[in-house]
Amino acid sequence: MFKKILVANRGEIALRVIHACRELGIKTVAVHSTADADSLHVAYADEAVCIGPPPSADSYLNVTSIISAAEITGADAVHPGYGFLAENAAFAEVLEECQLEWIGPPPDSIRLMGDKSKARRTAAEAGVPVLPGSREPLADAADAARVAAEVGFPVILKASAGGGGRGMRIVQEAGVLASQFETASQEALKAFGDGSIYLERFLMDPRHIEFQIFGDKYGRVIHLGERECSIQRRHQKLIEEAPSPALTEELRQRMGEAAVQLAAAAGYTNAGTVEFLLDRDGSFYFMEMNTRIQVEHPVTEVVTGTDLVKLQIQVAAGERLILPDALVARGHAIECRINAENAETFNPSPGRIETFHPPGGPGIRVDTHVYEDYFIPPHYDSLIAKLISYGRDREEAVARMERALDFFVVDGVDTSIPLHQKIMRDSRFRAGNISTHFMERFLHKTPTKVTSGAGG
Ligand code: MV4
Repeated sequence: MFKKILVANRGEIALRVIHACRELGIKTVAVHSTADADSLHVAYADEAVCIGPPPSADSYLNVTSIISAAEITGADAVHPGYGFLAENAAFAEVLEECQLEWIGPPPDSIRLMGDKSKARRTAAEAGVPVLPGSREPLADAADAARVAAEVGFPVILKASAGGGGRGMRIVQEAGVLASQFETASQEALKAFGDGSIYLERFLMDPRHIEFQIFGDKYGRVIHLGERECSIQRRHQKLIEEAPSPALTEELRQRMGEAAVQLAAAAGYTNAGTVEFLLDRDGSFYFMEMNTRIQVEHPVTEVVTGTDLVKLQIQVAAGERLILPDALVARGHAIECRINAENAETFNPSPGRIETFHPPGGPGIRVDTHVYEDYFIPPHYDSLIAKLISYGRDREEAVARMERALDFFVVDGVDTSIPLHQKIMRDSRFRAGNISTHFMERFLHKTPTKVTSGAGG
């Protein structure tokens, strides 16, 4: 087993990794920017190294500084958390060249899944359902027109180098396809240095359902069930839950098997997530694979009784998975992402936290790095806490979430707590009747202002 792990991240996930290391008896090294000198991950790690100024590009993305920090402190492995360098295949390779173990999937799997068009082809070849569309990146606008005519409108153009909703375009009819293809390609080239675009039939109102998978270094791949992540805004997830209210046991089995098949075909090890779109008629299609531990991993931990971060470390150290092929959820868990942001405009709200009283009690978990008097720096994402509730069933998990949101006091900055309180009261949410368009509908029907002069 590793003796010392460098945590190449900040915020709640850095703390989460430190927790797992402590339980495994592994020493930790925190790295931090000058803006994070007062952070809990710095205070709670056994050692800390400052790796640069506040901008991520100069600190948390600074490969040379991070490797130097690992060498100076004698760390033997690096955990990347999520974001920053977590899906950077070149970083994983450099670590291995420096005799540092990478706590993540093989660089080739990261590269394969990072190319969304190749990932789609790999899925199709592994027998995993994909939406009708292009097998290869589109050659030109005429190629786009030919494929679109085959699959039928509406279609969606996606950047091979994109993902997570970046570089997507929905096209309703043939007349605008060529111009949309050209702009999508130019934008992708500018944003990712790669203009290649692929095309799929567009599903109008799907659910986003993802499977947690895990592979060890001996070719064994298992799944730990699904998460329903349909409640998102601008491709930022707001609420995740496990299990999905939409899946039958039969569908869960088929989707789980598909996820495992894809991971096995990719030579995958460590933690990963296979994302699917689930149509109203019960058909499911591969969307993307994320080659990291995800923000929403706690809902899976809670319903499967596992510690996924510990498992990442154990598997990276060469231990065999001793879990069953497919874990079944017990009870129900919901996660609300609490962001420091304005509840109406969604603008970030950095600044000093004046009061901080996180909730506790039965069925509540709070993953957070903030504390009273903590200053939220403006340089990073606005997640300040993950509030996770669990219960015997969805109803109990919702009731506990409502109670926990009511008793979560944060003063000094705006937070998304009021938004989550409103969603918990929504009748469609309570019925489990959600899709990727839930938030659009929800925000439109929720009046933020009473029109003056309307007179009741
Ligand atoms: C789709 C889709 C419907 N049909 N692909 C969004 C994030 C990225 N992972 C891919 N995404 C989608 N891909 C096909 N063929 C719907 C989404 C999607 C979405 C699209 C528009 C607006 C909000 C969305 C939220 C989740 C998923």
